[in-house]
Amino acid sequence: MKTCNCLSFLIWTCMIHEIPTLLSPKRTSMYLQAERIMGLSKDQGKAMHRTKRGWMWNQFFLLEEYTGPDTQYVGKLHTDQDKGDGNLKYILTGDGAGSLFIIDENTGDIHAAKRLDREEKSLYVLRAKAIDRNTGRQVEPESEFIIKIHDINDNEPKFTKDIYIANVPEKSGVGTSVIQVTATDADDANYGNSAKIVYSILQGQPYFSVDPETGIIKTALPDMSRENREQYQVVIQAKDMGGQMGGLSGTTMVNITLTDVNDNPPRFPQSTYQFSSLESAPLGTSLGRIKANDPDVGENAAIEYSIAAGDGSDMFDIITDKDTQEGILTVKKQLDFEKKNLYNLKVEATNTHPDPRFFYLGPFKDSALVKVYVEDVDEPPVFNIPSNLIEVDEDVREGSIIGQVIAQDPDATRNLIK
Ligand SMILES: [Ca+2]
Ligand SMILES: [Ca+2]
Ligand SMILES: [Ca+2]
Ligand SMILES: [Ca+2]
Repeated sequence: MKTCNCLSFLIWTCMIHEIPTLLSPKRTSMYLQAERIMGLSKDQGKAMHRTKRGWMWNQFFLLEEYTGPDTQYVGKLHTDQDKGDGNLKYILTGDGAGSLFIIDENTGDIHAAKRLDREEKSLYVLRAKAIDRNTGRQVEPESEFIIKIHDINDNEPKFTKDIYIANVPEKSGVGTSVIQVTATDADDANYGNSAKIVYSILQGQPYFSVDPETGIIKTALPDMSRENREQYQVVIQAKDMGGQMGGLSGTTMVNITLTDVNDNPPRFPQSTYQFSSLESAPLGTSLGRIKANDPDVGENAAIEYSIAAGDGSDMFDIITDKDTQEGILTVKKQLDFEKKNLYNLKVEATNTHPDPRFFYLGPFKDSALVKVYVEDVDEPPVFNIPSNLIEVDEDVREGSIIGQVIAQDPDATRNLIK
């Protein structure tokens, strides 16, 4: 019977979906499977014509990482020029021929001599020819075929980082994206689920969640407060086989920090403060400090102090110490115990960077009453004429009255002139 003019190889190929068969290959069964898969009839030559159109024609499949006791059977080369009388010799060349792939030159059976790793090399291109032993003539032109290494799930998903660092503002709405983590799987993404990754959260609930498909971590609780807790350690798992039992998995750590928002107004810890000042205190003298508390940080805790009202608004100043966020009360005008010995001031502490989103938590200022007692000082007498210069004639007699000065003590009656 005349066959095609190319080398007609019969390819007994593995049935790739039946792993147990692959692991302990039996020629007989594989031959039968090959018939079933390829639709071979008893007349193999004709069958080849029919199946040659298909991709299986020039492609072998071989399971990676095979560690069985025997060499793994790859398949069989056969030409219908082979009468079975031992006259033909099959020769294999190309990727791994003679080292990885050994052919029985009489039968055309190919075995893999070593364990193969699909992740290292997934495709081997080989060429086969059949030679007449007597004449040395090629009975068929050389033909190229491929051995494709079939994937098993021998690689766990690996995250691109061991530790991720992320920030999200406190009080973010549920579902706010924090960070995306990514794992890769070296197995075959185009076959089965060996590289199909599903993300899940092992640690960090109920605060955070992870999207099973994208690996995007999101907030899962409303009103998370930095002032309550700032740091979260989230553990994310990536599992192949679509997350099913038996899948391989890898984990990563995500350190999430809640960043501050201005959700706390300043608050004075006391409603009233008391200070005292000598009436003689020079202008600018610091009388003391007051501090409103603000649990926020940075500019969210920045406070400006002011005197809002009171009977001493023009007598005192309050300045803000930017380093400590304290208010420093100072003397602005000369005090006078005899004129007024107690001042009542309404002092305000106001956040300088309020956030309109949180005005409902406000107002973002607080006030306190500051009492300032003025203390008396033993002051020198004051003469009632501007100068003590009195003109006296040079010839005035001793003991004459030349003028009169009157001294008044501005202090209270208890301070006697000495
Ligand atoms: Ca592998
Ligand atoms: Ca693999
Ligand atoms: Ca995998
Ligand atoms: Ca805050």
